[in-house]
Amino acid sequence: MQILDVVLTPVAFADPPLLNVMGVHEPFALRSVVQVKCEDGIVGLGESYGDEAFLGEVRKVLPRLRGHDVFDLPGLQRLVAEALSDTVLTDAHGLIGGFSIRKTIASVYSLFEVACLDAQGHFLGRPVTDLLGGKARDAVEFSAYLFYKYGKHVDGREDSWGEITTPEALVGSAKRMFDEYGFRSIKLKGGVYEPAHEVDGVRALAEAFPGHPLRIDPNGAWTVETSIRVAAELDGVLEYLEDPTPGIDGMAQVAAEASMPLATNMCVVNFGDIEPGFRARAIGVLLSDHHFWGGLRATQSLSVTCESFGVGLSMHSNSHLGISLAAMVQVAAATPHLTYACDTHWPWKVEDVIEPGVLEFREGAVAVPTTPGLGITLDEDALARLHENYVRCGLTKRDDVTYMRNFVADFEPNTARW
Ligand code: GKR
Ligand code: MG
Repeated sequence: MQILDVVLTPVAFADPPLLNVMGVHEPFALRSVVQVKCEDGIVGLGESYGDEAFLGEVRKVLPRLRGHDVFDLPGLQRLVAEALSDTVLTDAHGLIGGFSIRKTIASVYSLFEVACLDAQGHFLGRPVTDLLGGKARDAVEFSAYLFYKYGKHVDGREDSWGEITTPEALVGSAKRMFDEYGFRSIKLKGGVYEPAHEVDGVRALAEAFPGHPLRIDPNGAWTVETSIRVAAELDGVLEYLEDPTPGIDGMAQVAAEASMPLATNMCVVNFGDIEPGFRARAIGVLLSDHHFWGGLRATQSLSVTCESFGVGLSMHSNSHLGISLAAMVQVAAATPHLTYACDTHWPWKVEDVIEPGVLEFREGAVAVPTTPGLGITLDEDALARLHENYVRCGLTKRDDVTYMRNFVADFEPNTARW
């Protein structure tokens, strides 16, 4: 089935002022939506990053796609690699690890791979899970992803979550997420305050939600010594400790002392990192992410690799919309080794580009759609609205650092700062 046309639409959606080690989320998060239009009126959907540098790489591939067979994924891989032979993207916001030409190609390929799999599914009348080998589970579990946050944006815009800076407010936000989505696990984005304050936050959550798996992720904000100390303080409390310190070597030193497994989406971020990362025993859990690991099938290969080396598999997220969530659900369902509750930023957004109703959360899990392809329908009006947001907001890249300086004038991002 040939590709006739591909439409790339940058979009922006309202995002609350969520805090992390690099600063604070801007008023809008950027994404790209791709529609791969094929013969017989079939359209495949994909979603990924929306910053200008990424869009520039995607645009280099577009003219080459016309006439390509959506079932020829190795050919798609070659075509993307040829179009991007000499570019290395950097993620600018510094929160998903180092970039390389290999990672750039994997990221761009992934956007089109998902859209081609969606189109294949519509053509065959089968869900994407069936194209990935079949369902290992009927529903995919996610964790409540908590953030410290400011109460309002610089322009005064508020959101329904209010300010979250204390252990009490954290527990309150977790209660709301549990009530509304039924989550059973909790992840806290740390690296914002002194470790002692964040340890108090984790302890308050452990007390309020006994028996629920808990994680904290300071995105490498701590030194090796601090990480070892915090790991000891949270002994018996955490399911895993995510990226306490930067780099494979630092993580390996912490892992040697910590009682809980370490996890990462920052130091093992493409297939080239696996040998050094696993050899150093730096991690016990890897956070997959099809957006930068090279798509849904590469995520499954990654899973087999992790299983072979006794490393667990979880899933990373960035602010995203429904097409990405659908892809995350399909691949997680078809990947038996992905046994941890996945991350999602879903509760923090209030608008989307897909028709509502399919990706509902029940008991913290999303039922795997059984309809063809990704199982979702694009809402053309919503897409136009979110594109309008993109044009009006004027943002072209994610820059949590500069935006943070509106709140803290002398703010400097600093991993391993504590
Ligand atoms: O949304 O601020 C954020 C997160 O910090 C995100 O950018 C990270 O990539 O969630 C991610 C993580 O697990 O590191
Ligand atoms: Mg992380």
